Amino acid sequence: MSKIEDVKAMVDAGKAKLVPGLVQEALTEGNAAKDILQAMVDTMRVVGDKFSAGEIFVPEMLMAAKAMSKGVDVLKPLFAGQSTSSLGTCIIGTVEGDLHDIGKNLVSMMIGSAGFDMVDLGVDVSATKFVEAIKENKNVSIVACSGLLTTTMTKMQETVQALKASGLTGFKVIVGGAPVSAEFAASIGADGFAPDAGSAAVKAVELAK
Ligand code: B1M
Repeated sequence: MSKIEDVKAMVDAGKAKLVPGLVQEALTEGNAAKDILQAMVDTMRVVGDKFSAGEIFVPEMLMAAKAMSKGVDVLKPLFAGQSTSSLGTCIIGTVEGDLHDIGKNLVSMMIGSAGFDMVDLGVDVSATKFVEAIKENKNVSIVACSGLLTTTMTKMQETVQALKASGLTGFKVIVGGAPVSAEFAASIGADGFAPDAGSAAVKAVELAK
């Protein structure tokens, strides 16, 4: 059995201490970093389904998230970009009221590896904080907003509106996250939408050029 199956099982079980070693073993076995990452992302979907079905609760979800984050730490250097020229600064954060950060961290990793200087504001980021960050940082070309909860999609809308109303120029706004669609992104005035971390990096490069 491939070590990837062990990685999936231990992320599912929330074994944060075991996952990094297993990810390393999966790499040594010859698995590609992107396949190991995809396996962990798929496992989080299973974890979410179990939560929806009432089979597990928030603590178990949190443990699985921690386990995946530890696994991602092992893969991070393998996704580091070769690019030496900067495409500017990308401000990234999860919108106000939302504490989910695994997807946002993956998006940050991929956009960073595409040649942007990353400023990560973390989670539960208000519209005001996004706007302030543009003022505080030089050469901001992209603002990336992540959101996982349907209940905080209005906050994403508020953020995009605040960014557009700020009078600040020179940057484009990308939004994404499980409940976000291209139609929703367009309806709130975002410049771009991406369904996953890889395409977020492609979109960021496209918009920054
Ligand atoms: Co929460 N949670 N959670 N959770 N959680 C979801 C999102 C949920 C779908 C689970 C479910 O019910 N099936 C559900 C949301 C339902 C909805 O609104 N539609 C949910 C809920 C309800 C909640 C709470 C309300 C539960 C409660 O308290 N009763 C609560 C809310 C807390 C809050 O934020 N205020 C809550 C809490 C938590 C934990 C803290 C326990 C934990 C998060 C820990 C952490 O992030 N550090 C957690 C987890 C782990 C999940 C699930 C299981 C996994 C999320 C994840 O990390 N996925 C999730 C179920 C699911 O997603 N199916 C769930 C892996 C990650 C790689 O994928 O984040 O989708 P994702 O990112 C993808 C894409 O979406 C995209 O690219 C990424 C990678 O390719 N993407 C972007 C993301 N951001 C992008 C930005 C872009 C472009 C693409 O451009 C800028």
